[in-house]
Amino acid sequence: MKIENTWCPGCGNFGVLESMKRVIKELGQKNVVLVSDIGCNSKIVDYLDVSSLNSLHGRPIPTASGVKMANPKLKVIVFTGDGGSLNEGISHLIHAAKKNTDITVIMHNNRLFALTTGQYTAASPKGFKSKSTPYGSIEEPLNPLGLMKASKASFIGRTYSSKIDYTKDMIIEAVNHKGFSFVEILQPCPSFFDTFKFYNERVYEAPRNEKLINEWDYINESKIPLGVFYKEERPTYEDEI
Ligand SMILES: Cc1ncc(C[n+]2csc(CCOP(=O)(O)OP(=O)(O)O)c2C)c(N)n1
Ligand code: SF4
Repeated sequence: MKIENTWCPGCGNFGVLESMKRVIKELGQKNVVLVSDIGCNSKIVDYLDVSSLNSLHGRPIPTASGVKMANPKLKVIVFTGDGGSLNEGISHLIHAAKKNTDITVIMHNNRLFALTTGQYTAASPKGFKSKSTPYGSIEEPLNPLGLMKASKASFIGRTYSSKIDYTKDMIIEAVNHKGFSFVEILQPCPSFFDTFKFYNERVYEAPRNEKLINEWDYINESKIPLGVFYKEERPTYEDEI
């Protein structure tokens, strides 16, 4: 079925879509199930010719965990936003990482609630002006990768939506990892927070090094490393069951 694409022109999500088309081509359509949150990011599952289900806002992780438990042979990939996973669904994210549930969570980080027209999230920078923070956010943002390390995620990576093949390779590595994998995709939202220039000037591909999780604190304007920063093998939740 052909579904009309309703993303804004120039949205960073188009880059993620292109990477995902290549991921599915490599992994094989029949082996993959996508589970989406609610948000601009989540529309991606409608634009890919593969089995998927749409969950509630902040709830795709427990939904995906159920899919994986019912059929452990499937590669289960969650699409979520920084709002869905660091605000509404943060407890699910932490517990799935702790359990080492064998799913992949892809968090499109545009640093705001985009679908509802740009309110601030736990990932928004301090001072960020939005409809919900007209005088600027008074909170400092979370570092999602640091949160994932503290929550015992066994695979932690960061990529950028404009790096199509680099993102494709990281998603494949994450999906093939046995255990909970978390991939943050820096995803500019040109309609409400255009970060293309900011990222283009700062991102660089880095070697694996756990310390890089904290190199960029989401506050300062330092260089921003991309890469798989942490990977470990340990029994998954499904193994233990
Ligand atoms: C429990 C709940 N809270 C709030 C909403 C309203 N809502 C729908 S989409 C959305 C924004 C989604 O933002 P994010 O998860 O960051 O994804 P993005 O649109 O930025 O990709 C919100 C707040 C909802 N549907 N359910
Ligand atoms: S609102 Fe932002 S994230 Fe949503 S489609 Fe438009 S540019 Fe993309």
